[in-house]
Formats: sequence, structure tokens, C-alpha cells
Amino acid sequence: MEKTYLMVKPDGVRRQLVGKLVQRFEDKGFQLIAAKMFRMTREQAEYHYEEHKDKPFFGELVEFITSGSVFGMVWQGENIVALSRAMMGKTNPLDAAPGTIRGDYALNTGNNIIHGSDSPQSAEREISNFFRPEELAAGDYPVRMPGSL
Ligand code: DAT
Ligand code: MG
Repeated sequence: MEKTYLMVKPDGVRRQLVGKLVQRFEDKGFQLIAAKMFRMTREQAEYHYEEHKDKPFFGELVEFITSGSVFGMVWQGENIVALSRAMMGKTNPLDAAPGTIRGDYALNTGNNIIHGSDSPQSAEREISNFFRPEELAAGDYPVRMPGSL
């Protein structure tokens, strides 16, 4: 089953949005298989955002993501990488459609509430940065998908 790494960023945690965001992904029919509240180390942050290391905003990005607690989650479900990205909305909240997470809750690109892996390969890499394999639940609780009740 396809997995992804979703994370409520420090701005979302400070705004007490964790519950609402978890609810959206449960409502969609995805399955939560690991979650924790933690403070990211600088090393984890630099690895997580490695693809952006040469961008002018990299320093600011690492500062922001290590500025407070994050809520990291592993989710699984059919086409979850693409579908969760669609639910998050575009990176810049100015482009994010109403109804998406960033469209509904975010005002600017720096503080855009949520992270989600952009491919199954990124997901695997990101999950291993924050979770040990034994921290992932088996995903063995019966999920009733919409349409199969
Ligand atoms: P996404 O988070 O949608 O995958 P990304 O991987 O391109 O977007 O960028 C990672 C984060 O970096 C993004 O959520 C916010 C920040 N960021 C991206 N582009 C930026 C920019 N031009 N200025 C400031 N921050 C930026
Ligand atoms: Mg990205």
C-alpha cells in the first residue's frame, strides 16, 4: 500500500490545527499508521529539505521548521501521495484553491501549515528520517473506505 509522510509544521501546531488536519485525512479514507509530536533537529531539517539547499530561502526554511514542535505522521492509502498533495493545495497560498488546506488556513509560502511528500520515493526517504521501521503500525485495523460501507 502506498505511504506518505505528512507533517503539521510549527505554524500549524501553534495554531492548534493538528486535530482538524488529521480529521481531513481520516475522512478521505486514508489510514494513519504512525504519528508523533517532536522538535526536528537541524540535521534532520537539512536532510529533509536537501533538494532546496542551494535556494536563497534554505536558511530561513531550516530556521522555521526547527522553530517549534512539528506533528509528523505516516499515512497510507490508494494514490495517497498525489491525493494528499491535492488536499494540501499549492505551495504558495496565493495559488492554493479554497477548500484545500493551504487555501483554507495559510497566508504565505513560508508559513504554509503542512508538508507532504511529493513522490513515493521521497516518502520513503522522509519517513526513514523521522521514524524507525518498528514505529510503523501494521496498518491492520479494518478501514471502511468511502463507497464500501
Ligand atoms: P512543498 O512544500 O509544496 O512541497 P517545496 O518543496 O517547493 O514545496 O518547498 C518546500 C518549502 O519551502 C515550502 O513548503 C515553503 C518553502 N518555500 C518554497 N518556495 C519558497 C520561496 N520561494 N520562498 C520562501 N519559501 C519557500
Ligand atoms: Mg516539497
